Amino acid sequence: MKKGVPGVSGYQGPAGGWGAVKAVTASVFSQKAVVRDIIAMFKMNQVKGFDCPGCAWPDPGHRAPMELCENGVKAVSWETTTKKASPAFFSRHPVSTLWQYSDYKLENTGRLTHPMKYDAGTDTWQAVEWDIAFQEIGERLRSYDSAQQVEFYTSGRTSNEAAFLYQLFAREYGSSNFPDCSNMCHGPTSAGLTRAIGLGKGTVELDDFNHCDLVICIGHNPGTNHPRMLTTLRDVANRGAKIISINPLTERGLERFSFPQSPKEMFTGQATELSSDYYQVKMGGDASLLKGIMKALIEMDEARILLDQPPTLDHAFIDEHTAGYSALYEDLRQRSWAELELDSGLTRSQMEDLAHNYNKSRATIICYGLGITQHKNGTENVQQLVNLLLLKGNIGKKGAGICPLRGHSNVQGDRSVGINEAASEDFLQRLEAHFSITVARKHGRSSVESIRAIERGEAKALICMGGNLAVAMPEPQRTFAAIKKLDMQVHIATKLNRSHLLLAKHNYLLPALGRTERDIQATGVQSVTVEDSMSMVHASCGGLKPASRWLKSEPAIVAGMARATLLHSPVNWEDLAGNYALIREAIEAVIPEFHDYNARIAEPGGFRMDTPASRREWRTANGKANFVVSRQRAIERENQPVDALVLATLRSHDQYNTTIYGMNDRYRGITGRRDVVFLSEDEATARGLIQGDVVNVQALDDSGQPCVERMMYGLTVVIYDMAAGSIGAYLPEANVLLSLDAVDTESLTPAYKSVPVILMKA
Ligand SMILES: Nc1nc2c(c(=O)[nH]1)N[C@H]1C(S)=C(S)[C@@H](COP(=O)(O)OP(=O)(O)OC[C@H]3O[C@@H](n4cnc5c(=O)[nH]c(N)nc54)[C@H](O)[C@@H]3O)O[C@H]1N2
Ligand SMILES: Nc1nc2c(c(=O)[nH]1)N[C@H]1C(S)=C(S)[C@@H](COP(=O)(O)OP(=O)(O)OC[C@H]3O[C@@H](n4cnc5c(=O)[nH]c(N)nc54)[C@H](O)[C@@H]3O)O[C@H]1N2
Ligand SMILES: [Mo]
Repeated sequence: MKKGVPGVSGYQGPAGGWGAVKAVTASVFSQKAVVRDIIAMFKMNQVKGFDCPGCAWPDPGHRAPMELCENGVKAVSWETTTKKASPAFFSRHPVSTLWQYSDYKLENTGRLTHPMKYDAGTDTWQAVEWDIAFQEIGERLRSYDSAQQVEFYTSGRTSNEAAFLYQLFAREYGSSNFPDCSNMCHGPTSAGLTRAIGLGKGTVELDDFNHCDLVICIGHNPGTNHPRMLTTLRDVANRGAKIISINPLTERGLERFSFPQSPKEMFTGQATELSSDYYQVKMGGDASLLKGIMKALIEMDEARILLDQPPTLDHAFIDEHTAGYSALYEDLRQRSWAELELDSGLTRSQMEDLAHNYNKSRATIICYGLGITQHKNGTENVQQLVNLLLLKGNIGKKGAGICPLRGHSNVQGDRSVGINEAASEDFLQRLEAHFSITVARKHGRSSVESIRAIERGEAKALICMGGNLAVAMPEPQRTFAAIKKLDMQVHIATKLNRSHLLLAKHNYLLPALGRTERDIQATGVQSVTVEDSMSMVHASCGGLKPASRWLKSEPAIVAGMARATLLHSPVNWEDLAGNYALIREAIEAVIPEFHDYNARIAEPGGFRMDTPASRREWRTANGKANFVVSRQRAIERENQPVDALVLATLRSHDQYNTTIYGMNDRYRGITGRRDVVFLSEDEATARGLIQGDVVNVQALDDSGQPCVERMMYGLTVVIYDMAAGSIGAYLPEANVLLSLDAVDTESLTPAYKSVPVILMKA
C-alpha cells in the first residue's frame, strides 16, 4: 500500500463520539450561523419545534432534552446560514461563470433572497416582482397544447400542506405527471410492499425496537444517513438483542457507536458494539443471499419435522395469512448452492449461519435502504425481505416487521397526500367532488419517464418544488441535454444548484422559506405537518426570522401560480394559503385516513397513519400476504467480462444527496477530497493496483460492451474493507457512469447501486 496518499487515512474511532461534536461545531461556524443555530437546534424535533430536515427517522416518544445529531445540525446550519445569493450577486455572476462552480460552491453562495428570472441578453438571473413572475408563468402554462406537456416534480422536504396544494394545482390544470424524489429511492418499497402486504410503507413503530430479538440491517448506512437511529440500535444492543448487518462495505455506523449525549461514553472513550455479525455481500447480490437464507431455513424445517422437532417455519401463520408459499418453495429447491454463492459472494455456511440466527429470534425487524432498492431487481429485492419475514410470521407482531429507511424528511408524507402519477380513482373522485373540479385520469409520468419525455420533446415545461432533479438523475450526458430543450423551467428553492443553471427558453427561480423559518400568513403564524418513516404525522413550526423578507412559503407560491394560471378556478386559493388548517381540512375531506387532522396534530407527537398490515390485515387483491418469487438479477454476470466490477454510487458523510456540505467522509477515512474509488485489496492486487494509483472507470452495457460515453477519469484508488467484485464512487459525480435505461423493471427506480464497470490505469 502506497503511504501518504493525500486525504486518505482510514478511521479507527466509533461513529458519533468527539468526531461528531467537532463536526457540529465546524459546520455551525462555517455557515456563520452560530446564535440562530443554537436556538434552532434546541427546537429541532421537540414537541413545539420544527421537524429536522435531515432524515425521516422518527422522534422518540420520551424526548431527550436535545434530540439532534451531527448531520441534522449540518442540514440546519446549511439552511440557516447568513450567506446570501442576492440579486447583486447574480448580476456580477453570469450563468456561464456559475456553471464553473463546484456543486459545493454553488449552494455555499447562500440563501436565495428574491424571485429571479433569467435574462439571456446578459446571461444573468435578475430580480423580478412576484406578481409578474406568477403572471408570466401562468400565461406560459396556458399557452401549451396540452396540460400533459407539463411535469410537476417534488423533492421530499415539502410539507403535506404544500404538497397537497401543489398536486391540486397540477391536477386542476390537467396534468398527471408527478415525477418525485421517491422515484429515485424507495419506489421499489411502494411497489414491492403494496403487492406483498397491501401497504406501501413500513409496518414497525419505534417501540418495536424495544421488543425485538434481532435487527437485520441490510443495504443502509445509518451512521451517515439516519444518525438518530444509532441511539435506537445502541439501546437494542445494550439490552442484549442481536444486530446483524449485510453490506458490501464495512460502515462504521453499523459497527460501533459512542453516544455524544452520554457524558460517560464521551469521557471514558467507551463505545457500544452494534452489529455482532457482518456479512459483506457482493453489490447486487442480495436476492441470491436472501434466497440462500430461505433455502437453508426450509431445509432446516424439513429436517426438524422428520426428527419430530419443532419446525423452523411458522406454518400456522403461512396457512392462515399467506399465498404463494409453494411457488417459493419450488423455486428455492431448484436454486443450487453454487449459483447462490457465486451471485452473493457469501458461502453456503455463512447463509446457513444467518438462517440459524434468524431462526433463534422470536421477533425480527428487517431495516433496509438504497442498497436493496436501487437495482434493476429492486422491487423483487424488497419482496425477498418480506418473504423471509413471512416464513416465520414476523409481520404484524410486537417487535417484528419491515422497516424501510425512507429518505427525505417528508418523502412519505408527500406520497400520502397525493403526489402520485397513478393516483387511485377513489382519491381523484373525492378531489373532484370536494373542489368542484375535473381532473385527468391518464396514468402520468414518474421521474425517469419525465426526463425521457423531455428528451423526446413531448414535455414543454418542468416545475420543481425543491430538489436538484437533473443532477440527481442518472446520465447527465442525456439528462442535461434534455432539460435544455424545455420551453419553461420553474424552480422553487432555498439555495442555488446546478439544475437551476441548465437553461430552458424561459426560466424562473422562486425563493422559498425553509423549515426552520417563521411562516406568517393572513391568519397568523402557520405550522405544517410531515410524516416520518414510521407513518407518524406531526406538526413542524419554524421559529427563525426568514433569510429575506421577499421569501414566500411553498403553499403561498403554489397558490400564486395557481391563481395566475387557473383564471376561473372554483378553489379558494387565497383562503387556503392564508390558513394551513383549511388545507388540512381539505386533505381530511379527500383522504379519510386523515380524519380529525387538526385535532390529532395538536396532540404531543401527533398521530400514526393507519398501517393495516401491522395488524395482519392484508389490503392486497387476494386479501393475503403474498410470497413473491424473484426471477431477476441485478446483473447478468455471465454476460460481463471476468474483470468487470459492480459499482455502487455512495453518499459521503458530508453530503445530503446533491448538497455537498464539505469534502470529508470521516467514517471512511477520507479528508478533503471526493475524487476516489473504493476497492478491496484483493481486487486491487488482481489488477496490479495499489492505494493511491489513479484510474479511469468505464461503464459496460448489459452485454458487457464498454460504453464510450460513460467514462470517469482520474480517480484515486482507496483500499477499503469491502466485498469482492464491488466498487464504490460518490454521487453525483459518478452519475456519468449510469444509464437512464437501467432501471428497476417495476418502479423505474434507477439502478444507482449496480453498474457493471471496468477499471483502467490512468
Ligand atoms: N446525511 C445524509 N442523510 C441522508 C441523505 C444524505 O445524502 N445525507 N439522504 C437521504 C435520502 S434522500 C435517502 S433515500 C436516505 C439514503 O440512505 P441509505 O439507504 O443509507 O443510502 P446510501 O448511503 O445510498 O446507501 C446505503 C448503503 O448501501 C450499501 N450498498 C450498496 N450497494 C449495496 C448492495 O448491493 N447490497 C447491499 N446490501 N448494500 C449495498 C452501501 O455500502 C451503503 O452503506 O438517506 C437520507 N438521509
Ligand atoms: N448516483 C446516485 N444518484 C442519486 C442517488 C444515489 O443513491 N445515487 N440517490 C437518489 C435519491 S435517494 C434522491 S432522494 C435524489 C434526491 O433528489 P432531490 O431531492 O431532487 O435533490 P436534493 O439534493 O435533495 O435537493 C437539494 C436542493 O433542494 C433545495 N431545497 C432544500 N431545502 C428546501 C426547501 O425547504 N424547500 C425547497 N423548495 N427547496 C429546498 C435546495 O435548493 C437544494 O439545492 O437523488 C437521487 N440521486
Ligand atoms: Mo432519497
